[in-house]
Amino acid sequence: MTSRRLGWLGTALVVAGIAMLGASLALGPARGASAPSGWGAGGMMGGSWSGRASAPGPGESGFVAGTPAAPRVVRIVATPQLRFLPDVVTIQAGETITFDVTTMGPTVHEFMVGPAADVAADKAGTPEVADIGMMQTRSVTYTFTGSGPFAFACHAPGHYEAGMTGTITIT
Ligand SMILES: [Cu+2]
Repeated sequence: MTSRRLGWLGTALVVAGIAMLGASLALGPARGASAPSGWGAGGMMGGSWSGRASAPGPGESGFVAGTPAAPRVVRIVATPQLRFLPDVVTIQAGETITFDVTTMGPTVHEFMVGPAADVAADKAGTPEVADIGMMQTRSVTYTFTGSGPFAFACHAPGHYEAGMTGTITIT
């Protein structure tokens, strides 16, 4: 198979994956970590996805609270529609989470996480990864100390204004 055909196959898999993820988010009552887990597995099979899947979240079988020594992995997909999938992440109070953020499509994204007011204000010093290009994954680790509220957002020009935000739910 030529590299050009592989490229087309990869594109098709990405499109199919986004469609599948969108369908599962729309249909499934459990919007949490279960959707990205399935998506991660499918992408790896297609060879266009080399990242880690999300670890089980609170209330899910196999859940282990993230700590500074062993953060829990939450995979986030940033889409060309200027959305994060999932856009709600449930944590246990005090957890340390490593967000693996992958951009699908040609639009470059950023990912900032922390206190909701700081994220909304794009406050300097708030934990962030930037310049996440197509099919790239960048990671940021954050410990959710206190009761929040916490949030995440993309501050690439115009994206926050378009609604590219997410919320942290604390159990
Ligand atoms: Cu963005």
